[in-house]
Amino acid sequence: MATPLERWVDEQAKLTKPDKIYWCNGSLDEARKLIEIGIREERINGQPVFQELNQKAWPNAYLHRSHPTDVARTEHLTYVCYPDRLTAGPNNNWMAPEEAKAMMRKLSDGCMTGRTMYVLPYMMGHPDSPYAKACIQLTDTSYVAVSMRIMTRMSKTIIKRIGNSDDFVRGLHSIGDLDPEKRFIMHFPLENFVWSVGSGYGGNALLGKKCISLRMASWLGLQEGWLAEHMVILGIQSPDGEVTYVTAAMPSACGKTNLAMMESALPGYKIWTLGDDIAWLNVGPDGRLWAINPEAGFFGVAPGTSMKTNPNMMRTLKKDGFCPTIFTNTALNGDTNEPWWEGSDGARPKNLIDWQGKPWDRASDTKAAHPNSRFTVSIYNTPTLSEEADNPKGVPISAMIFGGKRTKLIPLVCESFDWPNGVFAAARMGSETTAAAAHRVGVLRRDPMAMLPFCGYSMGDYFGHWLKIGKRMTKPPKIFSVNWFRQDDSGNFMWPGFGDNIRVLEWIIKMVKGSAKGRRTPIGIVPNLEELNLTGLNIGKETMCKLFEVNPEGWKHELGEVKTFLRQFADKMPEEIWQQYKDLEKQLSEKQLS
Ligand code: GTP
Ligand code: SPV
Ligand code: MN
Repeated sequence: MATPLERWVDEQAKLTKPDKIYWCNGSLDEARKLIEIGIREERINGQPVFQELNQKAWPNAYLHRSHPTDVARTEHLTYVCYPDRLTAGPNNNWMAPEEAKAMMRKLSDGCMTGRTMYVLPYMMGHPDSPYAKACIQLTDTSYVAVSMRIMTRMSKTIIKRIGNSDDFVRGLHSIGDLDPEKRFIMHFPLENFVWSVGSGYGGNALLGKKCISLRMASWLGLQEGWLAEHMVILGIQSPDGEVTYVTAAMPSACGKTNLAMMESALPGYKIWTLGDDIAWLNVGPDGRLWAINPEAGFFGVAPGTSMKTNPNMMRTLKKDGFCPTIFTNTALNGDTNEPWWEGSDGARPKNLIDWQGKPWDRASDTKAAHPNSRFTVSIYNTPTLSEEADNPKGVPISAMIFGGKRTKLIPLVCESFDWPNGVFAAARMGSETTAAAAHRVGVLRRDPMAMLPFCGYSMGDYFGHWLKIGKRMTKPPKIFSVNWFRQDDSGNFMWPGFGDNIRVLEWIIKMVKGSAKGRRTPIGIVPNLEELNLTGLNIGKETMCKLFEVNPEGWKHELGEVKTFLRQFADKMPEEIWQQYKDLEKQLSEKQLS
């Protein structure tokens, strides 16, 4: 008798009609074989899937060029499908499940003909973790198969673990014909099923990442009482040796990976990495919040990564850790066969090939690497990997940080008064858009908890869920907002950022431990300047004061936008959030009068 898994794979094969079906076992040997197939046999758009890079300088590294119209997540083609539109909320595109399936069946009929269907068995989370989820993804490209091998814990043992049960998260993926008109990423949370056609890129195609670990998992978390968040997890070791665990939520391409493996500018501090993109958070029996990283690799932004900004990532990328490393849509040094991107170390090579494989034209003002070019690399290559990274229970979180790209208004750091006040701060977050998704870059949009593109149900219910989780904790994490991206009138960053962000983290730890007090403002508690260690920094007092200024006029305008945004969630908006809103409005007008 076939198992539910075998039957499901069989049904999908009948629809998609691959030439071959190959069940992956997750071994490194197999990953290398898949790379060979991608170099020698498989073609996407007539091009080889992988190209070998200079193995001496970049061990196990390969270059992949995606289709030029397929270079970022496509939020407008991403849907959640519940019977009822209200469940999806205004933050999601919605389609009725039966309508979505009928459309997807049409697009998928025979889509794997001439190709191999890879069956990928993997876990999101450590297999021993009570919070981990068993998943199966079907895909028709070696790029996705190898990427999933790097990003997740893939093993044939998961097939055994699933056994005769039908409790596994299903993902069906095909690159289709890469026609943007026939590209859809469909989520069926009630059926544990994600169906993606027409894209081979990142969050559209590596279904364990945003689709399963955020959209599907956030819905599951709502049912089961936990949180799936777009957050890094890190341990901050103080000079006395104690490690404090924190999470940080920031929108795409706003600094999570850099923060997760930061090299401290203050002596005596050390950052330990647990995750750079996603955290699953559960209330423990001790009343604290515990975090695990469901992933096992990084899919990080290449441009701007260098020995100066993120030396630990450079070491991660250069380590011979046996697992393949993939560069997607970076440029290439035509003389040395090394990957290259804007903001990397060293001068621009003379013979530079752009991300589309054409000689880069010095006279043009185009970027040689795509702004959303990325690397896929194993977390186990990281020199700063925390000892607790594989702890099935996760780590207890003392502080949660929320940050966005805000060139104006938002202070460098600010602590919320309590959990509900912090939920409101996170709910009103805004950020200027980046190249991680296909839309105009640099436009301010509301992005609550950095989850706007990833919350799999109405954010009104999501805010309510956050408030409820707060009530279940006896020792909730403290909540902080940060902004590394404030600019002066000439457009220069006012704060050096990167390794110097440890100065902000140090203040956060002091607030957690009660050894700093800060100063109360209507929006929260900001540091007294003498509580910040600024030794060795060349920043004037005036700039520092500006970084903590609360401008009532600017905030009034901000609140107006927040109100318009939150009103969309209508009846689903918790009254407690509106109460927070009114309190802040009142305090700001009192400040203005004083
Ligand atoms: P996703 O993988 O898309 O979720 O992005 P991420 O949040 O992990 O962003 P990442 O750390 O890759 O940073 C994106 C961009 O922000 C890079 O170009 C960085 O160089 C830049 N960046 C990161 N941290 C800082 C900082 O502290 N200050 C400034 N000015 N830029 C930063
Ligand atoms: C993001 O956009 O937040 C990413 C990249 O981490 S992707 O996998 O494409 O979602
Ligand atoms: Mn991300």
